[in-house]
Amino acid sequence: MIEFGVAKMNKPGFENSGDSYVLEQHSKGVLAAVIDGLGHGDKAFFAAQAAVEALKQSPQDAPLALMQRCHHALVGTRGAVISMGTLANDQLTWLGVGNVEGVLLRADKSIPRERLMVRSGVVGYRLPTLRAFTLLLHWGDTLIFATDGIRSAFAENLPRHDSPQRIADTILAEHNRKTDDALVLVIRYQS
Ligand SMILES: [Mn+2]
Repeated sequence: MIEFGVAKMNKPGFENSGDSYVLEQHSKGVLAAVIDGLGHGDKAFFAAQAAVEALKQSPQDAPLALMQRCHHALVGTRGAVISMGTLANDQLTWLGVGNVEGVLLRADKSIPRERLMVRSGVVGYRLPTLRAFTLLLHWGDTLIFATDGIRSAFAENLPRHDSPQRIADTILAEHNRKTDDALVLVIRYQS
């Protein structure tokens, strides 16, 4: 089970956002993904939607397979950067192509936070060699994905025991660059 929150804001002056997310519960667990279509505006929006649809088709698949499926679905679009993770059986398996940041905050403060090692590339255009990483999850751990419209310092000094929605709102309020679309997805793993 999870609890989650999302906060987003379009690039000022634009009606459509190129930032999007997927959160799908399925028979094996939960798939979470954040997608940033290249650039902004309509073309970025269409690229991100192609990835959303590809992920929703079979969210129970492994992240490696899902990233490849997104790549095929995005050929001919602007392309996107994507980070995603599957939470299942007390494990997080995550991977990222491009600069959507991923952070795992531990419920236990004495355990350092984890940062997703993303590989550079563009889904739909140039896919790097993919590698997914698996971590053990504990109840109360908090997974955060944020697009590059959010400053990288977002994980510093977070009130980690706030609700996921409150954490998402705090990050957007304090770290939105306002020069791009911005989206943050926060997921708490719990019993
Ligand atoms: Mn962006």
